[in-house]
Amino acid sequence: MSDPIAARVDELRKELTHHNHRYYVLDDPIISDGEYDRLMEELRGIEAEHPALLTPDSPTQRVGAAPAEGFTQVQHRRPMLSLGNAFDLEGMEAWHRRVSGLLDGASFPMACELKIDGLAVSLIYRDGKLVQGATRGDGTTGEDVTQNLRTVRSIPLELMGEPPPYLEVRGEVYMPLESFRRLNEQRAERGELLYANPRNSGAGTIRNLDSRVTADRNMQIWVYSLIDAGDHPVPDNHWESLEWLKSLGFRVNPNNRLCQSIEEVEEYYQSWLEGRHGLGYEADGVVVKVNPFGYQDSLGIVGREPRWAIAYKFPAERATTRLLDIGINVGRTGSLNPYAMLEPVVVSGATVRNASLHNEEDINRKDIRIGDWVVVERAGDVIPQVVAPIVERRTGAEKIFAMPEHCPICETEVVKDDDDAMHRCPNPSCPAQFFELLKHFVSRGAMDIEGLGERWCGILIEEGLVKDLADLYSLRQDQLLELERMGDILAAKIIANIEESKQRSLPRLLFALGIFHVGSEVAELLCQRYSSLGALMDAPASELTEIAGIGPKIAESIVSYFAVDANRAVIDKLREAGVDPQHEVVIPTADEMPWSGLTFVVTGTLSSMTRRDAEGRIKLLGGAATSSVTRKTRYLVAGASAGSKLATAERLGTEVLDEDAFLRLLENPSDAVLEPELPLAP
Ligand code: 0OW
Repeated sequence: MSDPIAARVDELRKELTHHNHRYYVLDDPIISDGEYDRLMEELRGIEAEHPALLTPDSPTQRVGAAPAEGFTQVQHRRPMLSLGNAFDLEGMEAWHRRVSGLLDGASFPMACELKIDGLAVSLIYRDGKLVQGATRGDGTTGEDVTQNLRTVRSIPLELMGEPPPYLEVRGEVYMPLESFRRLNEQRAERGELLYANPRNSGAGTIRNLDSRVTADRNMQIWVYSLIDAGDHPVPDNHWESLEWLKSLGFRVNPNNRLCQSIEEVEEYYQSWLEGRHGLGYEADGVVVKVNPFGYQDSLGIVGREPRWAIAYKFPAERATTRLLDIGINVGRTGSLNPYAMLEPVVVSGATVRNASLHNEEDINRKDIRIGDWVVVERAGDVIPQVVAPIVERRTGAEKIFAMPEHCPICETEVVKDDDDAMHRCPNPSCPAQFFELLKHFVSRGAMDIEGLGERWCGILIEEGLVKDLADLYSLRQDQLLELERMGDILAAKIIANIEESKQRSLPRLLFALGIFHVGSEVAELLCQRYSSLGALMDAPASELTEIAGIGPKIAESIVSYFAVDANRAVIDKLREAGVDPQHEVVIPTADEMPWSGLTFVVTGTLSSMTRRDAEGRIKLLGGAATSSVTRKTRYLVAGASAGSKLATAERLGTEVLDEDAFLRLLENPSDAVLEPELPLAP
């Protein structure tokens, strides 16, 4: 390829990296999303034509790669420390006295930072490029999650300014509350158990073996420690070291404050005890650090905790109140979601009237009854949870809860899939479902039709302008202008954005249809095999389950969705309206499927992944995963407490792999051979 092309690639990379920094690190973009996307598309196009130009730190590589086989371990050069806690001013003053004493009465400024409730990570850069990202693990040994951290848009792949040859920084990776809410919404619709809080969902996301999942969940980072810059000169205190890291392109929390006294620390703490609910992410306290590095060195570390830092925690927010009743929300795929209707109670500054109850199983497991006094917890900003009933305060008048037998909205008889914890209204034209479905269809992760928020969706349905999803594409501007409070500009924008949404990719459209169990991840998996709606809607379940990660439950849900005439009619209308994205299906070559022709059985409990994940990985490599050992079985993967299958394998002479051997084979798939090594002649 000619130099001008390489020069253009360089120019695009620098420009995209700059805009990425402005948008994700400074939260202050200077070009529109559309312009950014256009630049990205141009770079993607050139890289596709000139693969030799593609490098792992290109801005186009933020979308994640195929699932890793497992995480390799990394040894931290310097242990990743934990923090001692103080729960009140008294505890803080005790810490301050101790530190002053150790410093012979010297006074010292303290850097105060919001304590982000996420996952601590270490980032290592060589010559300004990210070369390793790792979790804290036990403080000494962590997991290499570099691929996943590359998809966190606010982690620079390449540093700005004059970076040192070697640099290690640490920070907290977290899931913003909005992303957490959206993720739980999707899981609720798919009948999956919900994440209890953003920390768990964030940890699960960063430690997910499939970095495409990580890329999808808008994870963020705040960097909070300079660890090692080799012999490059660095500031002599923590506060200025963070300023320096900011100049290199790292995202540092603007709410940090340098305090000169413990009184000022208390004022900072109090201000965020109230103000943190507007942050958009969870903070469970304030981290207070002695600022001068010289003092930090002389104070040193006790066990795993530095003497020079402490976490001044916010109180966990709990309250007790009466559970007046249990209401039912009907979700977009018909799932009936129970919620607690409470006697209003103030929990850390906010009045709580409702709390989530997940599902009937959860209610019964916690033995929560209508009329109970209950403990309600509000962790951060997320939906308050009912923690437990206060049994001692029972009068005997409390009522056991049971799911209604008919949908509260359309009276259709409710169904409960046996293996699902969820009850569902099976009526696809249930009004509750269509309103939820329309909101979902136009939402950001789906068809992303800007201007059509919840309110306008409700009005379009009420006015009879939109009776099914396809009606959106026959809306006219003059119809919108008749709606109350609809202005010319917004009407034009909505019509234009509806038109523009026809360009959305097939995975996005599939996700937007709101098929039960088909979230954005499953939609991506389906597009590995199907190039259009037309190709997918007639696929039999047996074909669908051949895709790694698509089990019989998901396949059944897809087949039954397309079996409903009303759904097929909507899809035909969508396609006629020009909503019919074609997707280029890349058939993996044989050497990408090194295990084609090999049959595995997985039994027992694996410690590094679930059995289903193991089977998914086997399928991704072209292998078959069956449930019983036969002469056809090439390998039995035997986790802990493997049962009768191990005996059968020994009887049949099937090669048995323990978990480590299986992980090694996943690392070097081509080591798997079609025929077992014949035992050496005696
Ligand atoms: N979670 C945080 C945070 C922070 C380190 C430095 C030495 C010991 C703690 O926002 N802002 N600053 C530090 O400083 N640690 C933090 O989180 C810790 C890391 C491991 C456990 C906590 O998550």
